[in-house]
Amino acid sequence: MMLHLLIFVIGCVLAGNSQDLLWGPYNPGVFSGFRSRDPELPTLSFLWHSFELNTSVPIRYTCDNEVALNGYGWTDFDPRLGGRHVVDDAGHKVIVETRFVKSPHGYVVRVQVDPKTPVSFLTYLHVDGATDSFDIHQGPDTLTVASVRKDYKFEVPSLHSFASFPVIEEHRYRATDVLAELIQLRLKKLQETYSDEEIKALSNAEYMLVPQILSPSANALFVQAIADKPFTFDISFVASKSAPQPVYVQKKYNDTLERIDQHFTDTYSFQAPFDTPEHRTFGKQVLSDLLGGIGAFHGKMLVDRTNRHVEVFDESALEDRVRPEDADEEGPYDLFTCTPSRSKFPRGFYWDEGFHLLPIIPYDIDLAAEILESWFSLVDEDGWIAREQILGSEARSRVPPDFQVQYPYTANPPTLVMALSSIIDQLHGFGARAEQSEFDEIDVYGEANTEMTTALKKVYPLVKMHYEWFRRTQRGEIRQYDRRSFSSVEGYRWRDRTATHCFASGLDDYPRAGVLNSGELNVDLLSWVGAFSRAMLKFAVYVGETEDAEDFEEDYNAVVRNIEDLHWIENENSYCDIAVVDGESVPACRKGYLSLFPFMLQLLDAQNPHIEAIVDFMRDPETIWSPYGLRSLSKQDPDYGTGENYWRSPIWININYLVLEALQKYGQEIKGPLHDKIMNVYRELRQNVVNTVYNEHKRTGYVWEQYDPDTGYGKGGKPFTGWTSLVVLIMNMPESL
Ligand code: 6A9
Repeated sequence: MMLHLLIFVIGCVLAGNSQDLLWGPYNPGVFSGFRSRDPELPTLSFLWHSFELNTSVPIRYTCDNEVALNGYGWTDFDPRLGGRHVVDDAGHKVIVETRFVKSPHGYVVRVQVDPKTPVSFLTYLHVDGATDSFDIHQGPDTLTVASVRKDYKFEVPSLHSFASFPVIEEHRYRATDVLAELIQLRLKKLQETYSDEEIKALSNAEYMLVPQILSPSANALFVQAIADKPFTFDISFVASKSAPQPVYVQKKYNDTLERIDQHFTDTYSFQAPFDTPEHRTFGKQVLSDLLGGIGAFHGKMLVDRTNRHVEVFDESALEDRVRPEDADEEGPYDLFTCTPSRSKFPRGFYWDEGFHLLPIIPYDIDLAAEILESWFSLVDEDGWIAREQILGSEARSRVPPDFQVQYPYTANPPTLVMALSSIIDQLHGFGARAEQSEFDEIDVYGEANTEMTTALKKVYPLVKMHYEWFRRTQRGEIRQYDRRSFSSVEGYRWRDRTATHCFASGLDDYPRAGVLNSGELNVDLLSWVGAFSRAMLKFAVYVGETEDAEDFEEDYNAVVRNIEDLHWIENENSYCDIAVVDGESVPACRKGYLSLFPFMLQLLDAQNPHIEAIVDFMRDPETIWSPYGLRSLSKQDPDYGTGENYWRSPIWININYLVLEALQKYGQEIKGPLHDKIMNVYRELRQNVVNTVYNEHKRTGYVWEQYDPDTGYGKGGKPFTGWTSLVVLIMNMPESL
């Protein structure tokens, strides 16, 4: 009860300054889709296919990782202003450009279609909610689409043909299927009258998929154009039936691009050797694409609260971990979040999000705070937040059944508090954003410093609950080993791990100890708890919770001591996990990213005698150093490059980013020969990582989920403008220390 009241209050505080974020391309899993954060309001999307009356012709709608495109994404985008999105569809020989311009009460989308062969292009408007329907008026060239229940209207050109009809709620988001059905119906109709030869010879008008019908109580509308030459049309929306419809104005669009450009320049200045116009354009595009990947999600999620496997270490039992009958729907919930990949993972991921927010914070701190608050509104009574947010049927339709269910004992690295900490740092240095008020019509960027502090105060109890959940549920059992004695109980073990995978850690198939039991202690997890307690300390001080602050400081100190006492293994010269074999605690050293955690999360002080060993390890080409960035696993590990080889050799940009930040910090703090060593590694690594992402973007048109350490080629999902966009912050880091 208390909890819901709290969330409601936060909602009120936020509502005041987020009107301009109400509308956007918030359905990032489709090539072109605009919707509202209010799930009752309609969704606008575009679909196209080559001009053939053929039921097997592929329809472009959802972003598909395998589709033959030269690239797609936002070249310029700011969710408060608008921007430019381009799809270069090599397969269908068409370029689709959308220009999105926001106005105080709505937006305009200008669509420019440039086909090299005949294309059928469709505008699809549908209501997501259960109860509303459209009230459509047909003018000479336009359709005015208003809501029966809500206060909004669209103006859509009627183009060559249109049809509106009622579609049952569960099918409405499946635009491709709805359209395929229309194609089938039309084909059947034609086949009743014409031979196949005659059909081929039909004119455009007869060929139309959508008959000109406007059905009463329609909740879906298609408008079709067929063309083999470039054409342009505008669609406008206002969030009030009485407001005048905005019109597309070239000047306003130009201003939007200029403002984005200016604000980007004010925010970022890339350092040598990346202080070139090409890197600037690249960086602006990557940041735009990260912002363009923001989604507004709504719906129910599947949760299994039976806790059947919370303490199971027998692999055979884990095989039937997913039992659909044990999962219940919870919600509906709302989440406003960035997404790792529009094609492969178009939904919210907990530990990805902390990374996503880092390049956004310097650009638009209020937006970052709003996203953060949206995530913390998901904290449940126990303090848990699900790792993967699969809200509603549309999101669920993109996930294989075995991955749909969330477990309330599964954690994920607490990166959101890393973002929180960065927000607090920036608020302390507040002032630089003051001139932003020149953004006339729309109130943007960091206006509300005091409002934000109030909102953060409201969110504090939720974050604290989450912290307590984290430490309570992931606590490990510290056993005697090596005749060591331990000064505190700070030791942790990821729940929900199998012999081959630890999804909770985020490092999925990264190898761990070969045996599973309750005596295991994970060095990455203890490091994350350290980072969490340090961020909580900062947060508590910021909101004036001094007693809590003392507790968090104690936690932090205890963690830092145990990182040394529990996890530093002298004869391995490395931080390692601890396992229990035959009742004995023993180190389980699987060197790679795992060994770097105490260093990369900056939990060592500058005098720590192990820093040099870590830096030497990472610079060694026989372990994790590659000319393209740091490999996830040491070449010396028996599992290097094996299995699905996801976190067993490829280069990940989020980890490389954290390492670079740590190198920067320690390089600045440490003097003498070690300083020079750190600085050289820092400088080289920074260049290697940026060059890898930049060159692959140039070569392939995409930024990628991970990179091959032997070739530097992109691997996995594309576009992956999630944490790979940290390249923006990396270009912004100093060249040397
Ligand atoms: C499985 C497969 C068609 C895996 O970027 C999101 C996450 C990271 O948080 C995690 O660290 N990715 C990384 O190891 C992608 C996770 C996808 C899980 C869903 C369904 C569908 O593929």
